[in-house]
Amino acid sequence: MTELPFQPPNSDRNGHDSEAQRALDKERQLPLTGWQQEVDQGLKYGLEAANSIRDRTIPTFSRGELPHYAGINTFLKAPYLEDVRQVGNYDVAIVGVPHDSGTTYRPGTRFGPQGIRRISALYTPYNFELGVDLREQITLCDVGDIFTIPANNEKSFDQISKGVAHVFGSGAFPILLGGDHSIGFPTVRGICRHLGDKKVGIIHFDRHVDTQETDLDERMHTCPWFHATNIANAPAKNLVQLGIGGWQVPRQGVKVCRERATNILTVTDITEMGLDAAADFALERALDGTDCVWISFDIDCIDAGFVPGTGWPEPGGLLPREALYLLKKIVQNAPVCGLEVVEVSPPYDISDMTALMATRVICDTMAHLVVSGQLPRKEKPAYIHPEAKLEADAAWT
Ligand SMILES: [Mn+2]
Repeated sequence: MTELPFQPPNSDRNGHDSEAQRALDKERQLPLTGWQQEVDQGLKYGLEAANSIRDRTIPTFSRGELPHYAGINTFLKAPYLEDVRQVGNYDVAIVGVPHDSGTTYRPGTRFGPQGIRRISALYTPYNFELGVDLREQITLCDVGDIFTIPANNEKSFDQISKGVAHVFGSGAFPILLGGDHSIGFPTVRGICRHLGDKKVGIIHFDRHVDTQETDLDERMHTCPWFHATNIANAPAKNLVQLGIGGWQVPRQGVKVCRERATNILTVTDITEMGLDAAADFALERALDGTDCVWISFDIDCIDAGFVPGTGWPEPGGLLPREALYLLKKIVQNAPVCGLEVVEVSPPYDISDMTALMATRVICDTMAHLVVSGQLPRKEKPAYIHPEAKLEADAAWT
């Protein structure tokens, strides 16, 4: 019988720690302070449990993470912030944008924010490989939803821009739960109001270019980047579009991409050049002369087999692990100023898998911001101008 040389668990043949071993070590470094506070508050507000319950951290009324199927559906069970004037007291603010009047085929993304919140209850605040525990490392709130106007894109856009500008200007990191992709224009317009003379690059994950001026005679979800890149703070040369391709790309939009020289990588481009090179390309173009990066993640950038609950599913997209790897490389290496995840349509979803994918994108982004030292913020980033620039869009009041 051959004697195998001794190898410690979770190391490779050369004795280097595996990712799993590093994850085991990282967990040891994490505090349990936030968890203990949650338990204490649960017992204070939710009463001590019945006598037969041996685990005395359990209250009578569910008031924290557990059980996962219980509780009120904010995102990741974060506190609901009723008074939005207090939003600057938090590191991250979740903002729902239940708007689907910009949809050109299958609607339902008005239910996206609630669908994402509901399945987010499945998640713990801890990620194994990254060694991040959001409950211990950042403060998160859910400010609820923007009051959108269902029959009117333009009025909804004004509401979205005003709400996003408020959150962004407060210093809280904004994370938007869409909503269809028409919200991409008013969100960027909202942050530009607080950029002063600073500039933002947009990294756009999508199967579709979303660059035409109008569609069906209105500014629909096929149009956000035409209008966003008309704003001086958001140059088209810093728009990076990842995963574009297939049979749903309108030729009017392609013409605009050519004219404005946006930066497009198809799925084949990404897989042939490799994920690291693709992320480097995105970072280089988005950060060329800009001060921060806005991430606009259309869930349909992922292959339709993984995300059936969306308006325009298109086979041949990114694999989830490819999209998540690109996201990791980008978020950890750019000054990210906000994130929107759009086009989750729960009425078309199966077993919440599309909404879960959106939850994953959001939680991963927060963790990468922690790993890269961007969160928690010690002070407001320099790209947030103390005064709102009202002339950013005169019509928006
Ligand atoms: Mn799309």
